[in-house]
Amino acid sequence: MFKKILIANRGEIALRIIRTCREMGIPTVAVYSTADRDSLHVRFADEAVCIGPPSSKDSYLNIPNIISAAEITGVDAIHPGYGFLSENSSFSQICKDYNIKFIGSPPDIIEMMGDKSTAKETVRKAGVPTVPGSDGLLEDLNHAKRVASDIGYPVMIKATAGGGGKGMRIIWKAEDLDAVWDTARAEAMAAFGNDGMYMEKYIQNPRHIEIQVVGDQYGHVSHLSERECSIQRRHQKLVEECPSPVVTPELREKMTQAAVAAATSIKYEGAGTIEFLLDDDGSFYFMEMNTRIQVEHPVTEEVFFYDLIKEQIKVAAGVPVSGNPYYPKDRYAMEVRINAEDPFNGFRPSPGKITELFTPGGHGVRIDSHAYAGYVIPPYYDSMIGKLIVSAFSREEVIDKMIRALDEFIIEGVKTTIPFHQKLMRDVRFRRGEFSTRFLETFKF
Ligand code: MV4
Repeated sequence: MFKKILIANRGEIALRIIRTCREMGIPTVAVYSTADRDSLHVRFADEAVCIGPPSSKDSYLNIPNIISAAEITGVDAIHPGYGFLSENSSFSQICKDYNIKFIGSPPDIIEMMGDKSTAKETVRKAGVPTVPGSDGLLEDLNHAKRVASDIGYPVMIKATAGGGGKGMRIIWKAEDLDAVWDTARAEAMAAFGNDGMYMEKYIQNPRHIEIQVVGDQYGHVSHLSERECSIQRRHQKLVEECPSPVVTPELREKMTQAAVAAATSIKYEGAGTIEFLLDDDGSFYFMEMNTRIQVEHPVTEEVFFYDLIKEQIKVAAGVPVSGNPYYPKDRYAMEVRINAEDPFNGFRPSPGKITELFTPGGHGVRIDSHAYAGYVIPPYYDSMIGKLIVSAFSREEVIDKMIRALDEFIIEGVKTTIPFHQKLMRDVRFRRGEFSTRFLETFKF
């Protein structure tokens, strides 16, 4: 097992990783920017090293400073959490060069999955369903038009270096393609330094369903079923649940087997997520693969009673995965993201001092948060201040418990997404599980 782990992250996920390391008896090193001096991850880690000024690019994205901190403290592994350097292939490579285990994916896997068109072709060859579209990249506008008329409008063009919705366009008819082709490519070039585009049939009202997988160093991949993540606003998830209210046992079997086939075909090691679009007619298609632990991992943990961070550390240390964890029937979990944002004003960030804080508790209630009364939310990073995760024996019970927990929450000093969740949990269509990724476009708040 590792002798000491550096956590190259901040906020709730840094704390989440430190907690598991503590339980495993592994000493930890926190890194922090000058804006995070008073953060709990700094206090709860065994050692802490300042890695730079507030700006992410000078601190949490500063590879030389993080590697220096790792060398000075003598760690043998780095956990990158999510965001920041978690899917940075150079960082993964540099860790390898320094003989430090990167608790994430090897550089070649990050690179392959980071190029969305290559990722799609790779999993398609493993027998995973993909959305009909171009074979690889589009050569030029004429090629794009030919593919579009073959598959039929509406279509979507996507930046191969994109993901998470960046560099994407919907095209309803041939004329519109002329109008967006150049601007979409220019946007992709400016954002990613890569203007490669591919095309797909546009799926009009999909659900976002993702499968959690864990692979070991011996080619074995296990899965932990699905998470339903359709409740999103501008590609930011706000609510996640396990299981999905629309996934039947038969569909679950097909989707989990497809995800395991995809991950096995690339000898995937570590925790990962295969994202699918689920169409109204029950067809599902590979969207992308995330080669990191995800924000919403706790809903899976609560349903399976399984510590995904512990599993990440174990497989990174060479422990084999032991088959698919037992799927508990009649267990249900839901997570809502508590962001320091004003839902009454377009979810505008609301950084500042949390003057008062009371967090809900009781049966089936879990809070993953780095917030405390007196904590000042810095304006430099994402606005998530915590996650409220509730579990029970049915979706109805979970929603009722979620309402109870949200109603107990007291956060003063900053605006939060709590009122949004209070309204959503009482919405009839949400309660019936009737929603797609477009639900929030029409949800009146
Ligand atoms: C799509 C799609 C419809 N059809 N692809 C958005 C993020 C990126 N990972 C892929 N995305 C989509 N790809 C086809 N062929 C609709 C989306 C999409 C979406 C997907 C999941 C969750 C929320 C979404 C919101 C808008 C669009």
